[in-house]
Amino acid sequence: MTKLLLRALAGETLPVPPIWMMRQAGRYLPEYRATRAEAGDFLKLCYNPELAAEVTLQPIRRYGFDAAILFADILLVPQALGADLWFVTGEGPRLSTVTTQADFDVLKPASMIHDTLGPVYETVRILSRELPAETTLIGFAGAPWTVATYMIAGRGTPDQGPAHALKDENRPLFEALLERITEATIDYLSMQVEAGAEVVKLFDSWAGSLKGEDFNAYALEPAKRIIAELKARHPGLPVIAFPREAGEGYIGFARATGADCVAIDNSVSPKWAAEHVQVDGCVQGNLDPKHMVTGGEALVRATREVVEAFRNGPHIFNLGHGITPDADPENVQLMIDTVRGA
Ligand code: 1CP
Repeated sequence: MTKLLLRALAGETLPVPPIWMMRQAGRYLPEYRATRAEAGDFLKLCYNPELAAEVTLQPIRRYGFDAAILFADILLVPQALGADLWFVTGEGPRLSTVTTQADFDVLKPASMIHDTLGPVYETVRILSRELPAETTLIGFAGAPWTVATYMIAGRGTPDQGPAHALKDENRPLFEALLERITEATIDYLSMQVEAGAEVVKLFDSWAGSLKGEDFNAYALEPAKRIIAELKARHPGLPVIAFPREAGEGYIGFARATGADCVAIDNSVSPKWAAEHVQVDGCVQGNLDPKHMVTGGEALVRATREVVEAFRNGPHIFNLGHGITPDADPENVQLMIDTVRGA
């Protein structure tokens, strides 16, 4: 096994960590903006296999990252389950909402998602042919709770209030929705693996708003089930889990869910994560994405601090969250040069 990312995921401590970046194909890159304009809009880009593969490859060509992440979005799964989905420029995603039994009853069964998601699998097939031999291909999906927060509210919400309200007021309906998303996620990720994804990542961007028993029931348990089912279907498949802002919930998360790697956000220090999370295996993270905007000496210092903290165990260098559209592409190069010691 030669690919650096796969070696780190297998638990190897490497002299220089493999690097990739959340949202590495994105609006901070002029070549991404050009291809997105050519596609027409964001969703058309997601469903156009040639162009989606092209934007996935752009950051690999420019920077030589150790991994490419499939270009798609976590909200394609709700759409494949029958929700309406559109993007409002400058604001973000909008979906038809699921708040009543009647809304739930019109959703499609998980087995029907492939009718919509076929082009995504085609993107994966193109990428597995075209990526350089040393680059690992990562597939992904949103975790059930995070996807449910968008389906219930019909948009991104700062506190996931509508999803918490449904959970507290109609728990059977909330749990039925989570169950449907869980089944769809297993089938979706499994098809990505069959098409050529070598690793999958589960994004639970809003895990931090689940507390106590809710965190166990709706973040940890679904991840455990998805990972167990994927590993049963695809023995040896490495999985990265990202229970963002889980705080203390990060402790033991890999052990409890069977994830091979836990991705860490910026609410915890690299030193804390090395002590409490890396003890169980590979960690991914966690440079603050603000440094991609501000650059300079502070970027170099913070990058070295992350590398140093995780030096004595398996580590994948990444940001703590996605790079933002106002980032400077030159700062990304400075980060990579600093990690690789140039
Ligand atoms: O205008 C544009 O071009 C759209 C911006 C954009 C992009 C580039 C969106 C809309 N999604 C994506 C791609 C995307 N989304 C990827 C592709 C690969 C890569 O990382 O390079 C991935 C992995 C995602 C995952 C995603 N989408 C998450 C989980 C990770 C995270 O950022 O926390 C979430 C929450 C979404 C929903 C979403 N899609 C897009 C936006 C702006 C949002 C957030 C909406 C909100 O909460 O307000």
